[in-house]
Amino acid sequence: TVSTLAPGHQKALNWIKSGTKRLLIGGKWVESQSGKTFATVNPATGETLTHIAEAGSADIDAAVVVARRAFESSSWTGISPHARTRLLLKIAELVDQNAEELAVLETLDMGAPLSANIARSAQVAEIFRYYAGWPTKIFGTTNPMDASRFQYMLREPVGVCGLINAWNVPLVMAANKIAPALACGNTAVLKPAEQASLTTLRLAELIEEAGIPPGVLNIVPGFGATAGAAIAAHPDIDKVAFTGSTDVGRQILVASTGNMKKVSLELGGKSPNIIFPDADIDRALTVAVDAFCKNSGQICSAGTRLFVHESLVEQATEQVSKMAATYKVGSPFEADTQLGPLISEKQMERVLSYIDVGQSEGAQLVLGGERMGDVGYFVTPTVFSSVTNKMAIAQEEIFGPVLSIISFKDEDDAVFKGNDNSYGLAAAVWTRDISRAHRVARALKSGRVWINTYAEGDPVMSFGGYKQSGYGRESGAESIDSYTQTKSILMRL
Ligand code: TXE
Repeated sequence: TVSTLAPGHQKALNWIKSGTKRLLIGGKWVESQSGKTFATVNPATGETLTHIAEAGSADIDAAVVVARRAFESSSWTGISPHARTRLLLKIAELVDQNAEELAVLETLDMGAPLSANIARSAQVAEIFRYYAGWPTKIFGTTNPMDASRFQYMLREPVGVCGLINAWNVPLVMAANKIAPALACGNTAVLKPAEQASLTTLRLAELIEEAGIPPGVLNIVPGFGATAGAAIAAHPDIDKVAFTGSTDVGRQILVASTGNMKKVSLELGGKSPNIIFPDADIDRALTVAVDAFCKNSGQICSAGTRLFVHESLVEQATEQVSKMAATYKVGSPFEADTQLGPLISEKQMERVLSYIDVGQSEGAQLVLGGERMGDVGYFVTPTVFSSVTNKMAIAQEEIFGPVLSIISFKDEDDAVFKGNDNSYGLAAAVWTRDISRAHRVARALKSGRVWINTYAEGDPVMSFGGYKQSGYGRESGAESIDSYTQTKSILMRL
């Protein structure tokens, strides 16, 4: 019953019940100009959680006007870097204080297990703390010249940033864009994904509470084809940072040409997880299960292609299937649940249709492949063996808990097959041969490579894709480059 809920859980429910969520524009929570709202659904039950004001292009215009004004006002751009550091630290503190509420909201809205979202709330606070260190360390240079001239370079914010996010880890994604944008002195207009906007809205309330000047951060929930496209094409937005599908990434790049926006894109993946016979096989296979099941497979860097040496195929297939079969699919609020629902009915249909495609292509379905129950959008862990690189299930991002096991003959074959894909976001290699580990890590065409582990990260590490997985990098020092631009100044003495 409601009375036995933890305080953070109760706060989340109260917040949801407190009424239709609004847009944040210029420091005020407002209705959309059209008056339209849309429903956000709990994917574990299919029930509507609440309604959210739906931004259209007029709201994007209004948000850009105030973001531009804030960018040009000395109350933001003129403040000391120390003040930006204090603001980011204050946000981190408020995230920590409201961690449980944020995690519950995230679980209700996008379905991942509560335990995972509690860890992510902590991660979000760490992201703000990491970027809090940056404002005082964004250096320019002075450059050597002859005695009659003096030249220096300033590193300045880009301006008004349009931030467009996906739904699979909404709060972490919001932090990964908001924190560097603010650390560098930009202003922002952020559109969360229509499937899961709640934690971004709640985070924005906390950022307001931390004392951000009006107009510096604006939140405009809405749909891709309308609000998203209006951001991508807006003539007064200087940069777009996007996380989502490669197809939409391509459209954003095209739209950016109108005013030559800077663009950074975090797109899909089909990451190879390569196990050599000399690895710690039990550990490698145990981690391999997590690598494709975590977040119900809705992670751009999920390990969805498991490459095993031909001598290991039988053992790997058996062990992985056995372990994955024990993964508990169910209510994300139960402590032992490992897979919650997929984000939506549409996503579930997409995943199930890929499972049909895999079978019709001749791959062998050795585990799962089914929807669980008829309430909510649950799909059980699914393992295919006898997969070849020609099959769609080995080439295309499914974004569900579906693994393809593919055999290789030797190191060259493993690298070739691992790279034989249009994506290049992440990869892993498992071996005890230290030379091979580094050789393969270098040979893999991907933005991140793990050796004898999977899915570990840290805000200091840059993240982004080779090939069609992206454009630019998020996180780490490289994100500071991506939210700043340089100006060279020359003076005749
Ligand atoms: O993504 P979209 P969807 C992949 C994954 C998934 C598939 C479809 O394979 O199955 O994409 O997911 C906004 N202009 N990834 O349909 O459409 C949209 O409103 C501007 C991988 O949800 O790319 C949302 O905010 N914006 C990915 C965001 O783009 C537009 C995470 C992402 O939605 C737009 C998510 C437009 N024309 C999906 N159209 C990853 N990198 O992890 C949509 N949007």
